[in-house]
Amino acid sequence: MGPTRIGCERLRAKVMDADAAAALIEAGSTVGLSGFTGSGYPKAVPLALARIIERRHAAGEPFRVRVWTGASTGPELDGALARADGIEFRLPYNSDPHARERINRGEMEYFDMHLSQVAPMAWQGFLGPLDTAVIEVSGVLPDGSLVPSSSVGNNKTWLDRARRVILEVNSWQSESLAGMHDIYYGTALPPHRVPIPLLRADDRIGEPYFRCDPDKVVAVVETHAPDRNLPFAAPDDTARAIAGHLLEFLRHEVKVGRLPPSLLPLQSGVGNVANAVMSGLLDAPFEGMSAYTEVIQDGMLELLAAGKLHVASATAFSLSPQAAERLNADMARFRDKLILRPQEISNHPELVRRLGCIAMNGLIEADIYGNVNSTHVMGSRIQNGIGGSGDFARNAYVSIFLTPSTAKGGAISSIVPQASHVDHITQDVQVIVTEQGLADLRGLSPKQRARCIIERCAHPDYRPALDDYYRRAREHSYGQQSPSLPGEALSWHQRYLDTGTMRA
Ligand code: 0RQ
Repeated sequence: MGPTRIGCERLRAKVMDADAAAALIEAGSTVGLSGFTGSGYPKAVPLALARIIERRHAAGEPFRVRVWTGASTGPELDGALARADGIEFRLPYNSDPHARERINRGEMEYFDMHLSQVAPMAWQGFLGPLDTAVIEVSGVLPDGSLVPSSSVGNNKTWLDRARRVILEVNSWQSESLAGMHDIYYGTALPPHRVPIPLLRADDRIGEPYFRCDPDKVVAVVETHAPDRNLPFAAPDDTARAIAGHLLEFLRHEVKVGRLPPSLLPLQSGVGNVANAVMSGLLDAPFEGMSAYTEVIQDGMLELLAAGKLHVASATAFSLSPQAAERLNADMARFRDKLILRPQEISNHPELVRRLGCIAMNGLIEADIYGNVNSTHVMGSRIQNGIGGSGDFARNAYVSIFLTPSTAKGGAISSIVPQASHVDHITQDVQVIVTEQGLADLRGLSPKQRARCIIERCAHPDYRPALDDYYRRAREHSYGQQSPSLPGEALSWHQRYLDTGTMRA
């Protein structure tokens, strides 16, 4: 570890410890940090900042910052800062439990936004100035350019926009990451926007390194700390059943000529169900597949290793510790097949539409008309955020949502009369899959959708109640395009409250 990773003398002269670097961050300022699903986030400076904040709070002084990231990060960043009550405002996607509690208690402002829009909106300027960027990199080259880490996220934009930059150079990250990234510098705001010259998932259109003005760098901190990524649970019967229905659908679409035998570029959300689908694809008859997605998780590495997938393009790794070790040990085999890009490119709506991605995302609840709630339990309590699901769902060639038919041990149905919050409107939801079956909603009217979703996706324990609701809605609804009884529909959620499973 150490100076060998910092090839630029001017930046070597700025090496200091994390406490000294964190002391440069001012109360009330905006900090843009690297990090995307537990990969490539700074691991020392945010912890040091949290210690400073705690000391200042103990002395009765207010100290909070505005936090911008790529997506979720790790306990050393969101967890530490939220525990210290150091975050006044945060964007975008969060999955940290401490930050979630603060948001749901109303103690922290959270701007949940489409991940593709973060960088363009930062450039538009209404979010305010960015004071400090804190970016993990895996190396610094002699000319001061930066070798990105295990995620790219919004780092290019933070480095460009920030008044000053703090770098963490993490020698735990594999040196073989160098060359894997594709940093596209051609984006601009209208009226100067031009087409992005990416035609296939494996196209490289940018540069392998970040540009960075060494004069803006005020501190360089050396670290040797692992990314935080949790192991995946082995797929259970529910996940396997969901994957089975989906694979049967894809086989059918190939058979009838609506999808090519190599499918179209896959986008897969995070979590165990998505991982089970990837594992299922190992034994499926599709060859030469590609992925144009947001995160690369274990299942995708297996598909690459088996030669079923020829490229995986994303903005971050989201690997279990075992898979990360395997990747590091076997980098030579994988490196030409993996591309990490800025999230404004990995999730770009126009590229998703043009490539024709097959989008597969999770949900909290779907209603009988196919409106999907991905974010708010009971319509008000944030779980994580919309993440990249909207970027992909609206623009996909086929937009698929996957979920167990019940949550909380069967206490609540994931299929409800009316979603208590809507992230994805019915037009953006083409297929819903539960362990019960698959509802292909393409080309169906709302009433046809309702019948299909209740019959194919709802758990048998909840089907009679949904049937009963739908029958009465047909009788008493104000209109008959999407029959509903709004007051009653939302009280459906009372069932969840009554079970006592909702946390305070
Ligand atoms: O809570 O852990 O407290 O029990 O929601 O649910 O079943 O573990 O499923 O991890 O796939 O998450 C939509 C949240 C699903 C996720 C969501 C509770 C459930 C549990 C998690 P507990 P599961 P998953 C690209 C795509 C938006 C972002 C996205 C998500 C917790 O998929 O954040 O798609 N999506 N990004 O108990 C009450 C219900 C519930 C419920 C689930 N109906 N009622 N609670 N839960 N359904 C990737 C990125 O953007 C990074």
